[in-house]
Amino acid sequence: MSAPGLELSDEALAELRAALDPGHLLVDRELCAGFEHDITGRFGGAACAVARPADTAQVAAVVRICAKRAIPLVPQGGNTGLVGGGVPRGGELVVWLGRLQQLGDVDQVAAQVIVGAGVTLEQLQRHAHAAGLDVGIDHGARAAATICGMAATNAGGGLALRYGTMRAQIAGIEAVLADGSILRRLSGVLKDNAGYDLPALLIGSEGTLAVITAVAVRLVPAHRHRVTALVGLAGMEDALALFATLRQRVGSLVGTDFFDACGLARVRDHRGLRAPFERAWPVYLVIECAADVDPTEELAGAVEESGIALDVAFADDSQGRAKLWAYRELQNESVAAGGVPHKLDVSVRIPDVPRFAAEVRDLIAAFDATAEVILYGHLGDGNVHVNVLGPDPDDARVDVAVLELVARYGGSISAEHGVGIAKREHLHLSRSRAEIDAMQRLKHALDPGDILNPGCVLPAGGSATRPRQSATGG
Ligand code: S2G
Ligand code: ZN
Repeated sequence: MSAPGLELSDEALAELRAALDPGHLLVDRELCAGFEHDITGRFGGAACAVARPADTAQVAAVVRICAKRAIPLVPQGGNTGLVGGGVPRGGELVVWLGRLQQLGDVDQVAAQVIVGAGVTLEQLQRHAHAAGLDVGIDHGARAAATICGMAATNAGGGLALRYGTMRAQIAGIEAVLADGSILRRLSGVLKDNAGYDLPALLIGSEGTLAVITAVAVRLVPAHRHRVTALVGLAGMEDALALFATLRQRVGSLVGTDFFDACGLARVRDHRGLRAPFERAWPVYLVIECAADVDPTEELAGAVEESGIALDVAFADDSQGRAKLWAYRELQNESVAAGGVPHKLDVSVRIPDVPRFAAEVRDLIAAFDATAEVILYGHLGDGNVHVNVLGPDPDDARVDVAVLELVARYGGSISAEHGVGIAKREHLHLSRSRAEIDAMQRLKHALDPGDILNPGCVLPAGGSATRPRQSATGG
């Protein structure tokens, strides 16, 4: 039984069923439920149905039907998104891409591999390691996050300092456009200026311009030595000073993530972890280095030279490194265990991070003295994940206050998680009117029927939003 008021017409259901493998159009409420809410619990709604295409051709057939019948659709991969862009708002067809499991042979010479939409980051990492290479992006949600979902949001993670965001890892793309036509640029040719760079436009478009069905991923050398250091520090100013030293002195630097005492306490509570050091420190920096010559000396020397480390632990074996990273990578899950958080993934200029971090704490305290503020993120990218527990999840005033502060710093209201639904009405804080108008015109040109993830990324009322026809799909 599909959701009341969201029924697709019998003809639409029949057409969709004919386009998919048997049993891969879900309408039963229980079966759809698993695709309808995000991991923070803040976003979601009833889908009119869930389509589970097996390959690009079936994705194209489903999109063609949606275009013909004005059925809005939400592409979904691992559903690890945090801004509400990968779950229905109410009435959309979820197009789940998890069955597109293509994992091509690694091209050792080009150091590239073609990956289907449903392949997870962890699967790709294993595949690359087996070929003696590595993936230039990593983050805590690797077991569930899919490569094409990461392409759609231009994901970042902890290695962006060395390798860039998802955009820099992609050498080609295959995607289904709003009319069901297939854009295929998977040759992996690196220098290709023949016309507009449509793949670049689709990366980070959050499913609003096309449904990405495969990408050609550029792989990176798998260095023989990886070393991780966890450093206890007196505050963010010291973390920044240490980062500056590392940046100058440590050529093998791959990433520098930070977290605070609140976040560490939550992770320890949530997972029963022992403290990393005897004493608790206000701020912690996780430093990742990778090289073919053991970088431990270089790293230890720089930490020593900085003269600001209050405690430090090193690890060069995968188990020891995972233990140190766990304090950082479990932040998201541990905060979510404390309630429905206000999550603001923002970025400011690197030198501004300490002042911004102090100001955002004061701002939130003035708004709600009982609120708990947990800050963590990627210092080397100026990327701060502001998490607030306490204020009513539906009270957006704290979110707006933080995003307005980011705008005063000339930063971005979305560093790596995308705009989604959560921030669409705040886009003007980081983008000019001219830019937003240009985006609206692009959206209308590529998706005139506004069926691709409608309401995501762009503010309401632009030329792309049309009076909605019924979601019953005609
Ligand atoms: C991180 C994951 C999601 C979040 O931990 O780096 O990108 O905001 C985040 O907690
Ligand atoms: Zn992050």
